[in-house]
Amino acid sequence: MRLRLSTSGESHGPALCGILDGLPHGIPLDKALIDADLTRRQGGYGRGGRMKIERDQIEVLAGVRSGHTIGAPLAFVIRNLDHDAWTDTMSPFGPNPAAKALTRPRPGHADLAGALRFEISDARDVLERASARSTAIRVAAGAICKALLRQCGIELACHVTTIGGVDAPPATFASAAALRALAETSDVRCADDATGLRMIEAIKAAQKTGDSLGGIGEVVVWGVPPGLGSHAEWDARLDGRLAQALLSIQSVKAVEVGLGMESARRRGSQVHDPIAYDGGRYTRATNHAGGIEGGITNGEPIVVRAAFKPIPTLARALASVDLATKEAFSAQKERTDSCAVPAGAVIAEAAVAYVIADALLDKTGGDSLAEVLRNLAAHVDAIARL
Ligand code: EPS
Repeated sequence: MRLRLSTSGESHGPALCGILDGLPHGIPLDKALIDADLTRRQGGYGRGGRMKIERDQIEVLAGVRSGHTIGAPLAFVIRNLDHDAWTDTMSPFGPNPAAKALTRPRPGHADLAGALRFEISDARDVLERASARSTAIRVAAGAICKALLRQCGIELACHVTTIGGVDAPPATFASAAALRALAETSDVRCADDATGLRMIEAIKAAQKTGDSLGGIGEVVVWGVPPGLGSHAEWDARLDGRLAQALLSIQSVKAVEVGLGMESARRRGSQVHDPIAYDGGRYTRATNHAGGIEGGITNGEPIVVRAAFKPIPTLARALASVDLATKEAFSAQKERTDSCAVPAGAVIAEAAVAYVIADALLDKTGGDSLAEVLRNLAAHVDAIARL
């Protein structure tokens, strides 16, 4: 637990900000790759008008020189282009904070719970910070962590397995490149073309009735060495750390590792992955554990899924109560996405990258990339000699 990401920023404020501390010196960073992940997060069928306004790009302010980390905290921002239309009410010292008061909380959003927490009847301060817009910073941080993981031979990819009850057929993929080739060419990030088209039809049908759709994103990590994470204490278990990182993404209501919920329905003999020894390494014919046993990586690919609820802002708004008058109203309508699951998968990938990079550094230590790589090679070598 050596990495620390602090984030700041409101959806319609001037910018989103991040500070990422704990990375070793000497990691090569490519701004184009970070921006490419930010663009991936902005896309996907079902996004609303806001994404036509924003052009997310990272602006690194500290911790990087000539394209490599300098072993100091990284500071970065992503500008909110939409802020120009909100200066009156969202500038730090703007003249009219009440101009966009939100007094009709949307069921499913943080509006009501946050207003009660702060004891206020205009939820604007809450929803601005609660907004999933802030996930852009987590994606940027994840892209930076991926640059470290790439140096260590660890690759991630993600895809969408379900939208609105339309399920992709179960599938495993040989490599990150193989999964990316299928999923990244789909408008809904689905690895199965025919299912992807049905998902788009489902989103269109929901849009027609002013509704929104949720779904499931899966992240797979290849090349993870055995021995990351720990069985020894509850907060060091890698599956627990992944669950926290994923459940903290806006809209996520459930997380699965490997077989997940299904493992509760089966007998032990149908759940656990028999161990074999082949070609100088331990192998498994199945990976129901999702690459983690006892909170520790076992060398198989890590497989985790996050379930996203439908977006709470509905064009056909649900019943709500005005916080100022206590009268029943339809919840406030705002411009909205109808489905953000394809973006959600990208955010989940970034969240997983952060946790794996953190667990890797816990294992290897090291102040520089060279030292991390040396210690990682020694660990892998020690396992091979067992
Ligand atoms: C969001 C509401 C919408 C989304 C936003 C999350 O923004 P707006 O209120 O400006 O239309 O587009 O997501 C993003 C801006 C983003 O970058 O993902 C919400 O209320 O959570």
